[in-house]
Amino acid sequence: MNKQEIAYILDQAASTAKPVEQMAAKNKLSLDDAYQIQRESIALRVQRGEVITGFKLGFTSKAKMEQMGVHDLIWGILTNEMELQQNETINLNRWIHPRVEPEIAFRVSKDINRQLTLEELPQFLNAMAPALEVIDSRYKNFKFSLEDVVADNCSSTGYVIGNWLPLSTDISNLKMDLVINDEIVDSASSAAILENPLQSVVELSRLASEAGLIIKKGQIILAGAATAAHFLKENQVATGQVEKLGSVRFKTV
Ligand code: OOG
Repeated sequence: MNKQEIAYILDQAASTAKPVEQMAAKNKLSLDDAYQIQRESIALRVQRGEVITGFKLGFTSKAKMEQMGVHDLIWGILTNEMELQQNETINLNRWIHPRVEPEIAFRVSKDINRQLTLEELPQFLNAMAPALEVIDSRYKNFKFSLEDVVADNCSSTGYVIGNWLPLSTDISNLKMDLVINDEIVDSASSAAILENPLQSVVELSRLASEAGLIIKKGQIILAGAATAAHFLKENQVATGQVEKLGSVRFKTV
């Protein structure tokens, strides 16, 4: 199979909510090939009228790497079709086997076209917020290699952003909880995300500029999950809460 065919199969798997077999090993895909497939699959979405809204980092915490057995930071692209509203009720039929994870989001205030340092970030970001990300691997049993998950746009599926706040709070050690209904099902410190979630933006600025992509003003960046991800079931309320930043939730049916 060529890269375009693989991108098409993954795009169809996402839009029809039908899982597919892993393809990287069989087709001897390199990591570069996988990112090219990711780009092709985003191009298919853009051709349908979707708009790129930002970027996400994955495997920025040990909990996530250990859960998925993959040991390298990855990045993917978000579109408006993935955007969920706060308190929205979502029908799980649209996905295959979705999981949810608590995150922190940043909003870009000025185009980023080179690698930034931590110290420079306040010139390029103007807000942060608690967030929840929904990931839904297009592969059977949510099992994949690093190349497979990258080709699948890092399982990107949905995200909901809480209220935006100024960048004035130190976020290097805040408690982050994933709450399902009224029960805290997982917690971690934000330090689990590369020792400081802002470091995810530094990493993304490096990766995007190496790939020749500009992170645009107004786009958002999801720093990656602090905890493992948890499967969603019907009739749940999923809440992400971050100490000092507040909480964000959605419901499922
Ligand atoms: C890949 C996405 C990982 C994160 O925050 O680490 C991710 C997956 O686990 O399916 O979004």
